[in-house]
Amino acid sequence: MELSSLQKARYQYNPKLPGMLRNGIAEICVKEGLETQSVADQEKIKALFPNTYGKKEITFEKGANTSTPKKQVVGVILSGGQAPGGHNVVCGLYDALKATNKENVLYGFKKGPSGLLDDDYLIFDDEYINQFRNTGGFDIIGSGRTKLETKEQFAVAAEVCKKHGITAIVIIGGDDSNTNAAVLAEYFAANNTGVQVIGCPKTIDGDLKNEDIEISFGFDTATKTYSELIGNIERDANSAKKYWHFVKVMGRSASHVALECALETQPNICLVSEEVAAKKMSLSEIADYIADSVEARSNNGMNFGVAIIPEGVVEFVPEFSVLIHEINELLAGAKAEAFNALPTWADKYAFIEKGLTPESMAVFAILPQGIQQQLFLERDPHGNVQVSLIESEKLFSEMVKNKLAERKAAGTYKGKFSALHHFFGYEGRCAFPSNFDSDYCYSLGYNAFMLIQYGYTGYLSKVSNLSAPAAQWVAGGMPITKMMNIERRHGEDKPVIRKALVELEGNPFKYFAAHREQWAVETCYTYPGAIQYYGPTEVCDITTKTLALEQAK
Ligand code: FBP
Repeated sequence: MELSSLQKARYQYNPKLPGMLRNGIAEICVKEGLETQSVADQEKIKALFPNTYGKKEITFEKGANTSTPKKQVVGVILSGGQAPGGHNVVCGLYDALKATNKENVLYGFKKGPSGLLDDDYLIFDDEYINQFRNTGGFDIIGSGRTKLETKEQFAVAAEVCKKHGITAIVIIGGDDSNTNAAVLAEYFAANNTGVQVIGCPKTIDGDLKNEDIEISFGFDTATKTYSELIGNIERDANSAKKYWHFVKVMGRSASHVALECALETQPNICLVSEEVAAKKMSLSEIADYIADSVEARSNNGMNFGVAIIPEGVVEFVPEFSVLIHEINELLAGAKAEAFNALPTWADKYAFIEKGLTPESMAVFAILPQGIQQQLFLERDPHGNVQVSLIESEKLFSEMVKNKLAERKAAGTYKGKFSALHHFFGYEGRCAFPSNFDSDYCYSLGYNAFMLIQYGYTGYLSKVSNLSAPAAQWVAGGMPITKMMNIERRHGEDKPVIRKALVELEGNPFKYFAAHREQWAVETCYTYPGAIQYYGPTEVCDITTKTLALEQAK
């Protein structure tokens, strides 16, 4: 494999561990905290997880290691969408495992959770793993979105673990994948398999967070990558002065990515889905809100601008979210097959017309046909509409164009409106991890092994105090059931990890809200540029504005 100069240089980078994990394996002890409870639906979650519910939170400290020596054979799985830093989680896990006992073995199950079921694996050694240190991507073993949820699958997983003498599985994933990790941990415990399960919080979306998980890994690098690109577009817009750029950014339901990019780049418009829902904004009101900025800037001679659209925003428009909910129910279970078998769009349209309420049908009918069809594209294995496939940036620019035409006809707007569209998602998911993500991920993996070594199962690897220098980070573990509640998914009630949406009372949103009126009319763009790896700490090791504002530093 031909190496780039940066890749060679990044191999040399030494990720920073939390201070308490720096003194060597022999000097890491456990401090147990309080017993935990799920965030809601306590009785139901407790009944579903009798063996793993209510366990204590733990932190690691400097002190004599009291874990029972045992040969560990660990299997690791990368699950779901790629996020920068995943390779370093595997590296941290491997290094801790080998530092504890050279005889320990790390299996990597390929292509996501299905690798465990198919017994498709590789065994890591120094030579192989060293090619992936501090690099982006999940190509070290691949990833996938298979859901581990049936008793049959669990039985197969238990067999595979038994065959290889596996003592623990580490699942690196987002909210759905860590839900799977908790369910698998419960099954393994209930069936006395002796196999532990540990989760690690991954997702660029930033929606796997709560009072314990300050940030999921990958958010830092992905938002820095998108912010660089948005800053470049802003500079282009300000140079050419002839286009409005509609930039959709990934993030699924939550707007954390959009908001962080807005804090970094100060665009003219950034929609925040959670606010759209709170204010019950209609599609037409959102289009008017954007058109107001276009008109005001045009009146000041600026027929250009930049609008950031979070990818999940349409789900938060009340009329649209009812529509999506009805579509999910309409296609639940076997009904999806019947729908997909219909030969023409006209047949499908008739099926939809029969299945939707008149109110939802009215919303559906006003959408451009391209968007209508996007709503019926295949959904992911967790039953979610694949919001990344809905071209909301085009939907809104089309609606703004229509609004401006009306305003022109009424004589209130005289400007020019020419729109360009962008979707930033895949561009950022496999970027070289920032120093923050390199350090954080390595620590999560290292820490995951310490949880295994101390016999914990059904826990999430937790590293906190993240806006301080890495030496002051706090490493430990939290029972996954603590983050769970019951939600309706794919037509059924399921125990799942609660998704964290943008808090409208939180400091990041409040800061944005306090500045956006000025940004909408004036040109206040900021250009963050590329991720810096080498140079002063305050340039190279800073994390996101979101985390800094949340921790008020
Ligand atoms: P995870 O939740 O698995 O981390 O994936 C996040 C994400 O990148 C979303 O932002 C996006 O909507 C989705 O994955 C795209 O999925 P896919 O990679 O299957 O196209």
